[in-house]
Amino acid sequence: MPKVGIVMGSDSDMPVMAKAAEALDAFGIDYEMRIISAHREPEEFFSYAKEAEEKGYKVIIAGAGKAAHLPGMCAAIFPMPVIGIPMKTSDLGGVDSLYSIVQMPSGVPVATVAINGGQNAGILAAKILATGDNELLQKVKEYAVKQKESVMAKDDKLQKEGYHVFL
Ligand code: RP5
Repeated sequence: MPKVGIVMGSDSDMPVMAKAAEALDAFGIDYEMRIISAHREPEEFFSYAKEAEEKGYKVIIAGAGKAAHLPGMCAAIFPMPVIGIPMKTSDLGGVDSLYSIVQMPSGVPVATVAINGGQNAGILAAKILATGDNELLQKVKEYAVKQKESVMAKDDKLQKEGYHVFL
């Protein structure tokens, strides 16, 4: 049973949404990925959001660009956490998406990550699920340790070989 729903407004969002999926894969978390536009197919969207709880989702990661209503509308219907990913856009650079997603009215929160922040959305979903899953919590902790070691190794290389090796 998928624990996370990943939904995007268009296939053009896929490169960013794939980063969320990759993060969930790294933690061994099951998810279902869908392309559903709240604007272009509202009936399909409402069915998706209404059925999400009974499908077993505990978190929805929703990505959208421009007038990005998909995450907020998921949060209006789905009773558990929704993480919104604002897409970078060609005309307004993604600030349009960011403002659309982050400026939710009081009472209907969406946890918004950075513009194109697919990876962080996946990690945040893992952390939310880890609050009730000790095995997953261990994996989240191990991930942080590996990340720290990776930065330390880069600094080590810098100290030994100089900045030229990074250019
Ligand atoms: C939104 O409109 C999608 O999430 C996408 O980011 C944006 C543009 O969609 P396309 O015109 O590329 O299909 O609904």
